[in-house]
Amino acid sequence: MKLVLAIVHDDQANDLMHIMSENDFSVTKLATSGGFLRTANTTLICGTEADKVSALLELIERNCKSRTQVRPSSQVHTPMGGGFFPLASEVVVGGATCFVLDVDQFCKF
Ligand code: 2BA
Repeated sequence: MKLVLAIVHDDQANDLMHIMSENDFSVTKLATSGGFLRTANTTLICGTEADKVSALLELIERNCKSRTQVRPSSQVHTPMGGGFFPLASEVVVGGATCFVLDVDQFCKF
C-alpha cells in the first residue's frame, strides 16, 4: 500500500476531492500553508493500492493547474534615504506537489 500526499491550491481542493471520491479513492483534507509564500494551501492524504497510484497521479495532474502568485517580500530601503518601499516578486506555484510514500501498516478499528 502507498500513501499519496498532494499539496494543492485551496480553490481546487474540493473539486479534486469530489473527483477522487467518484473514482473510489478515499481522501482526507488538511488545511496547510506553504513555508515560502506563507499562504494557505490544502494537503490531501490518500491511502491506496500501489497499482492505483499512477491513475491517482494522472487524476491529480489533470485537475490541478499551476498559476503565478505574487510573493510580497520585506521592505527595501531606498538609496535616497528617508524611506522604504515594498518589493514584490512572482513565483509559479505548481498545480500539485505530490509525495508517494510506502505504508508499513494500515489498520482500521
Ligand atoms: P510555498 O512554500 O508557499 O511555495 C510556493 C511557491 O514558491 C513554490 O511552488 C515555488 O515556486 C516557490 N518557492 C518555494 N520555495 C522557494 C525558495 N526557497 N526560493 C524560491 N522560490 C521558492 P511549488 O514548488 O509548486 O510549491 C507549492 C507548495 O507545495 C509550497 O508552498 C509548499 O507548501 C509545498 N511544497 C513544495 N515543495 C515542497 C517540499 N519539498 N516539501 C514540502 N512541501 C513542499
